[in-house]
Amino acid sequence: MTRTCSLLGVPVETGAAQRGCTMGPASLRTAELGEIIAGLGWQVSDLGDLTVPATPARAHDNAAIHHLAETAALIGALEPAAFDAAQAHDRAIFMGGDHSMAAGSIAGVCRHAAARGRPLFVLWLDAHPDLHRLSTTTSGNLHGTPMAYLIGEPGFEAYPPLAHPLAPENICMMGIRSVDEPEAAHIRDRGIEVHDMRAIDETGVLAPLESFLARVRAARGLLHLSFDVDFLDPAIAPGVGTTVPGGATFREAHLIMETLCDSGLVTSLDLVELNPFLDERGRTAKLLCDLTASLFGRRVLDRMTRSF
Ligand code: B3U
Ligand code: MN
Ligand code: MN
Repeated sequence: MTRTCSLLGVPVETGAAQRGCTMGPASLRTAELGEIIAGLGWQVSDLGDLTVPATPARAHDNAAIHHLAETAALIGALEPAAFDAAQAHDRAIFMGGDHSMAAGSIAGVCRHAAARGRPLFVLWLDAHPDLHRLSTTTSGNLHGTPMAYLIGEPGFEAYPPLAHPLAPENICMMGIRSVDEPEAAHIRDRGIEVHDMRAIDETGVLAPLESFLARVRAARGLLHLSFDVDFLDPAIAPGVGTTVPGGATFREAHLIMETLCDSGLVTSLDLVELNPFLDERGRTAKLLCDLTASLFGRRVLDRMTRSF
């Protein structure tokens, strides 16, 4: 039977310091993300772009924070949309938008997993752990907070209440190379599995990924992939506002996507932080489409039928 996939655009940039991520969904559509997935044999439904209701501004004790009301409204609108998309399709893609949207997409997918009686696991590919509480962010950029919200850290009264927190032991982070001290404390205290770039240099991407996938399979879990463009090295992915040197290579990223495809475990994904205003002739958007194609089954050679 043909498998189904939904695309939902989430054109938000209020969680980031720089403007431009609102153009992310349009750029991915221009790079023909939907057509590419359809060409791999999937039935694709583009659900259009999420609309977020306007809300009056809200202040916080932490004066660095900006766009708090907008981010809370985004989470409130995206959580049910993500739940519905995941309920109705074999795979749901959320096209960002900055990473603050993961607070809504993953919250909705968590509720979907709970409704199916399955645990949710998250593979977080990012230069950053995005584990700030509202009280600890010094940049005030709320794309640095979704993971702390999702695991039920305190102090998120300004965000919508979270019905189904994500279990910290069900998270695997890879590519991490920019961590603030309060985030490091949460990684230690909550026991989150993190493979920073030093670990990846030492072991490669395959060994930690395969052991995480074995855990997901053993628990009969659903797997959400949250892919921040800054996971990739800026030399191959310039279209992002928060470039950090020393990121994942083209080959590491494709190997991860192919391995995830083989596992058959991924049921939803975020493609976030694409900033077309900073991109070079659509290069980063096209790379994201190619990586997604690897996740959806594009192969160089069919490995089983190869003959010598
Ligand atoms: N941890 C820093 C930097 C950052 C987090 N996420 C992104 N940048 N994209 C902060 O601002 O919270
Ligand atoms: Mn991020
Ligand atoms: Mn990042």
